[in-house]
Amino acid sequence: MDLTLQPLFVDGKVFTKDLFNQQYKTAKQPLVIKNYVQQFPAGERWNFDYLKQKLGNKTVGVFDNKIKRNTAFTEADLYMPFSDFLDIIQKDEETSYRMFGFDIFKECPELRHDFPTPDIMKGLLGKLVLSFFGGKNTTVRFHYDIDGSNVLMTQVLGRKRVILISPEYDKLVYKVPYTSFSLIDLEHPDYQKYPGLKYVKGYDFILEPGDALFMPSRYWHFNTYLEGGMAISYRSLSSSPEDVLTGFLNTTVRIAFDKTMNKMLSNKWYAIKTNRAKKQVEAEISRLKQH
Ligand SMILES: O=C(O)CCC(=O)C(=O)O
Repeated sequence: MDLTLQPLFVDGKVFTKDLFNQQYKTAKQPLVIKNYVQQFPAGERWNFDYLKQKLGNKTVGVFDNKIKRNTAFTEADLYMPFSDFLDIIQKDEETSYRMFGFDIFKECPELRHDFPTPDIMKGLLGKLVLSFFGGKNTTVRFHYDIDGSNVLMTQVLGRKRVILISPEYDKLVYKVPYTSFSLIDLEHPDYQKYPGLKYVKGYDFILEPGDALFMPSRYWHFNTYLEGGMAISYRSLSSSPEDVLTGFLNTTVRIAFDKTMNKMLSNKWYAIKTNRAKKQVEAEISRLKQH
């Protein structure tokens, strides 16, 4: 894998909606807006103690990365008070715990005032805001966002390494059929087993607290929390009708079909999908070799 690409970086202080629409939105290029969160009260106020004050008593669903999963994330692995979870991820120690797609503004509506929907993400999906938390060295499996929308991932606390791959490499990243995740563990990529990866080019960079990453629809990503941290993701409808349709099919018929097949066939179904994922890449490699 060649991970030497770099996204565009722009300073949050000079960044405006007009600039975004004119120069970046149509380009469908990943963009990092530096010092973005600092423009909102959240940039000043939010830290683990503040979040504990606001939400500490709530019981939250936690995912444990140690548990291997062949399906979409639906049911949490364990439940605990939010303040206990934050105590764990706040420590400068490795943990496998993370929280995923937590609707923080539904749980605590007053927090929305600290971080209103940014201008560039206003629209149909503007109110759909999810938060993500992870402890040191937790990783987020290699996937694209299932709903096919554009995402502004605002890194509020902690540093995060992001590997981003354009959807133009869809046929080389061992996409598991009927899902939006890949077979590959990008922490330990195995080029012998997955030779398609040799043809893939991507971006590899670090988000600092306060940075926002604009991820155009269907970009593959693999995140690593370099320290305990949190991010808030805002979404907007993709300008590509194909991605909107993919997102719709993913979140309706595909996920339902996959769930049913998992129930019926369990590991056998995963083996069928794994085989298909590998076959697709083999076909793509032969096509590339002929050109
Ligand atoms: O960094 C995380 O914990 C997950 C964020 C993510 O993958 C997303 O917003 O799509």
